[in-house]
Amino acid sequence: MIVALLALLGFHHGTSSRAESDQDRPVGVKYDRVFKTGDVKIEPFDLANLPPLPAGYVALNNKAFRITTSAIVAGRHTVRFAVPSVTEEDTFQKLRIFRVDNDPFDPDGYVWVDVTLLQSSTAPPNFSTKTIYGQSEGLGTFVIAKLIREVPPSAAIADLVVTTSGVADRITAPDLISYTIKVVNQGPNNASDVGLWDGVAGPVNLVTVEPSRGSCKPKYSHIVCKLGSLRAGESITVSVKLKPEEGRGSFPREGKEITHDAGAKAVEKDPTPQNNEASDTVLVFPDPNQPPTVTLNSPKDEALFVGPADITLEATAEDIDGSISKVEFFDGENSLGLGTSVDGKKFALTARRLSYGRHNFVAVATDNGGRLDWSLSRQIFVNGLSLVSVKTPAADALIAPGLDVTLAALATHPSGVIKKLQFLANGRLLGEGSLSDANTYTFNWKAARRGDYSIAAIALDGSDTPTVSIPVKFIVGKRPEVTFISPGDAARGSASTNVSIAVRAKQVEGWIRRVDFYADGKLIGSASDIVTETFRFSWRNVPAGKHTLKAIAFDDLGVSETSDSITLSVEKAND
Ligand SMILES: [Ca+2]
Ligand SMILES: [Ca+2]
Repeated sequence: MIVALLALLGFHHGTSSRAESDQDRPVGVKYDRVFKTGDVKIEPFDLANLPPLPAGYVALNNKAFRITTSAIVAGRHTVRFAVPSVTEEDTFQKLRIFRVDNDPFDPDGYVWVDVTLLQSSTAPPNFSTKTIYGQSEGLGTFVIAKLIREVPPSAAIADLVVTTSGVADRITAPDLISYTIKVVNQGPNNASDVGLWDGVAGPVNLVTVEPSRGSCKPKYSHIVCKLGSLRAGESITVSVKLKPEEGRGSFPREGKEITHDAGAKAVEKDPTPQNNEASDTVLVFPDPNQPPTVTLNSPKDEALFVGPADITLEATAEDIDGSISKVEFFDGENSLGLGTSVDGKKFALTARRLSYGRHNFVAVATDNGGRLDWSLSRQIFVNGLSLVSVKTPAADALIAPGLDVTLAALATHPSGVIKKLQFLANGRLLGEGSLSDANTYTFNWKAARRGDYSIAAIALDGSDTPTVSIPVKFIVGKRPEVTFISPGDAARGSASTNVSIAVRAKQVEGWIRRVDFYADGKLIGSASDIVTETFRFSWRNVPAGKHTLKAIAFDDLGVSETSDSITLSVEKAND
């Protein structure tokens, strides 16, 4: 009955490994917004892995709970907790729900946050049903906390004051931006758990952050510090060095403003929060040293190798106002090493015995002033010894959208074993082929959608070594339509005048990129106007004679259609 009622109220019940219904535990979740329904899972979680609870509290029954869901949800969710074991109303009213949250001053740390819905809320604690609610952004790890010792709210006052010093108003990249943040406790009481944040607005990399005590860490575009306690009259300094990053470009000649904004807080009440923040702005002028440029010449993109392969990477690097100090080659995140050069311009490296499968190469050049450039990445594939090829569809085929497309590939291996064959569409797995004929694998691609595709087949041999085929490119789409509006067929005109040509061209599912106009087989002009379906061209000083006109329309996928031809008779002007 209660279960049914709660379901009506929108609560989703968790599955739990424990069967007893009289336990103190979370029993359901009411989501704020649901995008996709799913199951709630409530599991016990080891308190030993969590920070200590706030002073005066213990976890009821010494338990914590982890709540997860397979639903896709957002917003502030309400979690319902049953506490049947709590029989005294006074104890019940002092129960709190705490949830683990990220420590705002330590990206690797956690803190407990009180998420209890109290009397004034929409779901207050209810002693008669022994129910208490917590509300939080997202789910996570919770405890039902019981107060065992009253801790009077602190009356202590600590006036923190934050100042910054040492920063230059203007610098030139790549010089560092350096400054010192000072936090003073002006008392009258000691400040505890002093936290400091420093937010930086602008393209920089953190070089160093050194607090005179405590610890600091980078967090997104912030630095956050836990500085511990600060006695009245004491101060802590934090020295920061930032490197302005221009990337491959340059800051504007008038300079780029980079700002940081530091602030501090403690547990104690601060009578003057307005002096707890300080900021600086630095104008950073562009590095006079221009960045280098680098191009990865080989291997070619999408090149296939038969492994185990030694592959030579070659890049061209140049620096217009200096020299190249090094070119480093990467395979994904991993450095393959530095290239060698005889002329200081072409750099080469041979990567030995590269593993089977896909590799992603990038070359990074550094000039004599420390500036960088990185090449476009090149994807290559080291194949095993299988022979794999896509048989259908044919290259450059045009297939109508919405139809099922049969993909077929041929795969063999000297050992005779092909374990598996998969089809990839534009590099993404489409599905597994089934053996339909000797060495032939097919896959029925259901209702292929309009687009241009590159289909490859990838075979795994008996030792799971992959071999990928040369891709076959084709288009799923329809031809556009193109018809003449003017001139009409068999029209007549006078020489040395201009003839206005207009066609109607359309692609129902896409758009027309361009229409080319031909007279007597020669291109006389083009039009691209994506606003309307009418494409116009003025043929100037038309020569006398009988002309044949046609138009070819190209859609967004590059599929073309040629109009019917029309004739235009142009007579010599009577002068
Ligand atoms: Ca203050
Ligand atoms: Ca340079």
